[in-house]
Amino acid sequence: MSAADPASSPASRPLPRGRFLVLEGIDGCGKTTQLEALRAWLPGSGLLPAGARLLVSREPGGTALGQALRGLLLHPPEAAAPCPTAELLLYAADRAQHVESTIQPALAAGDWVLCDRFAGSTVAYQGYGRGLSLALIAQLEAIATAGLRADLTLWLDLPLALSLQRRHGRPADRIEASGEAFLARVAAGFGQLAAQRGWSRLDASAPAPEVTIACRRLMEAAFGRGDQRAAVPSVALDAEAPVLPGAGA
Ligand code: Z5A
Repeated sequence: MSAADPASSPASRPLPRGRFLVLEGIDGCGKTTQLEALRAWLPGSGLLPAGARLLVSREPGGTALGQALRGLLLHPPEAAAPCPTAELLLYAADRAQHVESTIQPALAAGDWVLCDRFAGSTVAYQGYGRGLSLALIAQLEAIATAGLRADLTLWLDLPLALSLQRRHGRPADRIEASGEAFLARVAAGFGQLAAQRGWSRLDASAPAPEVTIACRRLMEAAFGRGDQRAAVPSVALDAEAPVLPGAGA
């Protein structure tokens, strides 16, 4: 194939597999704030190959099924609150659906996925927080993720006292209402996980713009500035319309 052959032009070449980026941390650590800042920055950052899209999602609730599960997990009707094991299985179901129907197809099409929480949250909340078997959680993680791991996990490390302060006055969901001792165990769990899994730690008590700059630097360090051409604008995943890529849709 000659260099002039249109089939070899950048536009017609298949994109390399996309990247999977995850934000983790305790309640109120600033994931939503940083997700929005990164959603605005990443498409023009020069990190995504030309033609790749950015999909922004979350757990629980990144698919239509996940949205229904999120309601049951966080705001269940009275007397319908799941017991700890049922809660664990519902998070696993949300993840299995999300990985198979949304994340893997996006990555296969060359798109990048930025996700608010992933499997680490289950280890921290259901494992360290609720005290469920870490071995069982590892088995469920393998099933739900089919072995998918994030290319980069940013851990927004926030002291417990600041988490409680940021949440002050806001109505608590069912998990948040589990109490301070529960949240302390979750926070300790995130610390252990970050060390075990090689997550990148950020000081989430710094002002939000500083945290954003730190997030960008870590992404640039991890992925370099390969292709400087701007990617197409970011696309937010909408659980009501969870159909993904094949790009351009
Ligand atoms: N969960 C689970 O148990 N197991 C699982 O496997 C998974 C999840 C996947 C999801 O709730 C719940 O599900 C979560 C864990 C559980 N439960 N809890 N609790 P969610 O996704 O709705 O909520 P969240 O993840 O806990 O997020 P959040 O409470 O909305 O917080 P956030 O997104 O991390 O923070 P934020 O909304 O960006 O910021 C919170 C406030 O702080 C807000 O007023 C900001 O303006 C402020 N903020 C943010 N950054 C800063 C800085 N840097 N300085 C000062 N103030 C800041």
